[in-house]
Amino acid sequence: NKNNYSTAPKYLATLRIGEKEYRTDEYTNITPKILSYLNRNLHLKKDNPLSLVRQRIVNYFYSSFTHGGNPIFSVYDNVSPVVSTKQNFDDLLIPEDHPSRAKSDCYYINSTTLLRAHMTAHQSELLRAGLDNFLMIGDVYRRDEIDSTHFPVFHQIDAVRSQRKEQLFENHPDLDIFEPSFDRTNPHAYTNSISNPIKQSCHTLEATKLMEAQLKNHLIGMVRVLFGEDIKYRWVDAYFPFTHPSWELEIYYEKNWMETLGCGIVRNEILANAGPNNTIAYAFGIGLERLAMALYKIPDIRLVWSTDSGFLAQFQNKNANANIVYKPVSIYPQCTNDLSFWLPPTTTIDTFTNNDFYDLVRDIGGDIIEQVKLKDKFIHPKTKKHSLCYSIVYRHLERTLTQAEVNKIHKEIEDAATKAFNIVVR
Ligand code: FA5
Ligand code: MG
Repeated sequence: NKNNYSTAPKYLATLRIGEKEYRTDEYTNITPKILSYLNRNLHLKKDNPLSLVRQRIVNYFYSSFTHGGNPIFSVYDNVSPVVSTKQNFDDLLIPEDHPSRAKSDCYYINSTTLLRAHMTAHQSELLRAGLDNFLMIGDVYRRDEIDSTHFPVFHQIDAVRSQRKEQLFENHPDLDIFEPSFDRTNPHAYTNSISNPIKQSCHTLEATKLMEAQLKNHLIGMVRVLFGEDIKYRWVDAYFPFTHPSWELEIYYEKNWMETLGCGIVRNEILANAGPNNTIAYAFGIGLERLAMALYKIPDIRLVWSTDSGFLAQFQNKNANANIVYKPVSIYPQCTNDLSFWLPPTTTIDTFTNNDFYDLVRDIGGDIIEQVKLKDKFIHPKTKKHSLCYSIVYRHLERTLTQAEVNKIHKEIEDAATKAFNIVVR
């Protein structure tokens, strides 16, 4: 069974992912467990903390950069994570022998296809498509341990912002992006050097310094919007094959410096290969999990994958800017019982007050009520009677509830609701 890819990958000729069939080879190391994370799209799920952080960051870049009132960034947040080694490495000038290509670090489908290890994998194709300002948001995959801050699947927001001379030096038409020795009409005739730690040899010092200042201001602005004006941060010099110079931004969180993003000035070779030959660009890649964990005090990275309603309810129906502090969910199991009832003839599904019902449930169930959610509304086609169904989630914080115990309390709620609201339990 080609779908059931479980024991000995190397003996299977092909591997099916979604609609597509991939040949396998000695590079294949993707596991069924990892495949199960594909298409979860946490960054797009309304009640997931990663999605709230994504919205805030996108809003920040939308509102900070406008042209004629419209955002200049376009957002790509639904691109398949299956990429080629060309996209993930070659297009980004990552050398053949670079450790980030190792089988031990990536999830390969075969020797030329892998699950993207960073969102930067889409940079060149979007430049090639003619885009100059864009955000790439999605799930990325790296072979790693599972602990409270590492997970083999995490999410990144990557960006490119490019400018022409007229945009960058709006008020200084005398200044240029490129050194006179660089002929932008024939960029491949020029050997762009990165031996100077300050700048790429093709760029002028003025252009590099102005881009660096803008890049750092924009990212610090974002961190301040997320964490407040007083957030402690520091810039650390970094190296990426695809940017020069490069930096990482660390924020001070729980008595430690935490790396949150990598960034830099895009290597001109990438722009010359894929994009317009008259721009300078900065790029960055932000880890969403780390920001969400710091922002909402989420103690374990695994929690963002939780489908537990006690976790998700804390982020549901929230304004992206809401101040949310995660309250640990009890480790004891949940117990969910539904309650459906007919409303009295005097009440309709629209006039029944949900909050009255919620209060009654909390009054009787007390602390073991974790959540009450409206599950279904129904109007009988013949009798025209109105009916509601609620799911009540029970969970004790200190011990496992027995089903008998829950049933007893659930019955008390039914009886009290029958009396209070004149309903008929179905
Ligand atoms: C990159 O992935 C670069 N592509 C970023 C970049 C883009 C640089 C464009 C320059 C220009 P790095 O491997 O450092 O860089 O990851 C970027 C961020 O992802 C990290 O700062 C961190 O916040 C997050 N991250 C990295 N590894 C993990 C992990 N295992 N778990 C959770 N978050 C991670
Ligand atoms: Mg890093």
